[in-house]
Amino acid sequence: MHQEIKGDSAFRRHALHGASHENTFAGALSFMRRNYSRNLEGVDVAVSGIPLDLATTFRPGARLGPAAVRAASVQMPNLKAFPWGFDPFDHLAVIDYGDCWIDPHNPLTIPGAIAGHARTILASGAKMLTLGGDHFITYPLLKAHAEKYGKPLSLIHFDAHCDTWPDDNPHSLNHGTMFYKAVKEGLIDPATSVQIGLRTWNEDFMGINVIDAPWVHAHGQQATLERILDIVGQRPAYLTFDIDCLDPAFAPGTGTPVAGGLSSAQALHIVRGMTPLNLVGMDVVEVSPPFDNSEVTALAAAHLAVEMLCVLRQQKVAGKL
Ligand SMILES: [Mn+2]
Repeated sequence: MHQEIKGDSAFRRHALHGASHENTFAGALSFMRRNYSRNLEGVDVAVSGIPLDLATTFRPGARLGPAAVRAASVQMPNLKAFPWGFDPFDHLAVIDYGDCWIDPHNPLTIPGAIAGHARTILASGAKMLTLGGDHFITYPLLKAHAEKYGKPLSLIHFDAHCDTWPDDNPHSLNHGTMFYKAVKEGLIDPATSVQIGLRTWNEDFMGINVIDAPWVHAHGQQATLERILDIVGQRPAYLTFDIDCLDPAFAPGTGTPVAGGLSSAQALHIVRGMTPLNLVGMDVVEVSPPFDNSEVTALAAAHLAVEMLCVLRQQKVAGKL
């Protein structure tokens, strides 16, 4: 049985499991009111933020994303997860690990700082759920995950953009070229990787399977999910969700919005159906609060992140985590 702590679970909770009792409008903000901790013992999932936006090509602001997603998560811990009907934290041990330390004034140190942050968490056996930050963060995260789980990984990539535009500068901080580098370095296997929601042009997708946004709209969310499950199978897979996969109507607060995207309902359905997969890591990136309206983008990101935790909870109960 968990302790009945009323308020400020972010620093008063010491149990890894159990629900929180909070006034939604008050108290210290952590992701889903989980305890802030750097103690990884017994932890299934460490949620952390990576407050970077130096790699953006258009609008900045994603450095403020982790704080906004934490704030947007406040309503969800007070009820069982929908439509699951369980509290994911009854079985899944989750902490808020805080944010990765980066030095924005020494940009070339940042990829190493992110990879080191990830290696520390992964070495404990915990899985990572990372809140961005711009999408560049996924590149050092993939390196650390490939070291832990073996390369190449399969990539499940929700985005308006492919992020495989050519870039042979090993030091560039660019949120549009990470997966070009990841394929070239063998971090990800294009044949068993998939990009969902694309609606920007590129001459070369480097062999990655593409389910573009018009295909999702024409064939529906269930057919999209089934294609993803078929492409990825049981291979170790990293799930990355750029919030600009969603249409700007659902996610205006992002750096490079593109019309014609998925709805939050479509995206939640697809992520919810990922229980059969072997997910080794996951992130939600590119929330830019200065361009958000009524926190709608941060809310969508928080819901998607919780949905990922619910999938991991199912895997834990099934003995597959
Ligand atoms: Mn994008």
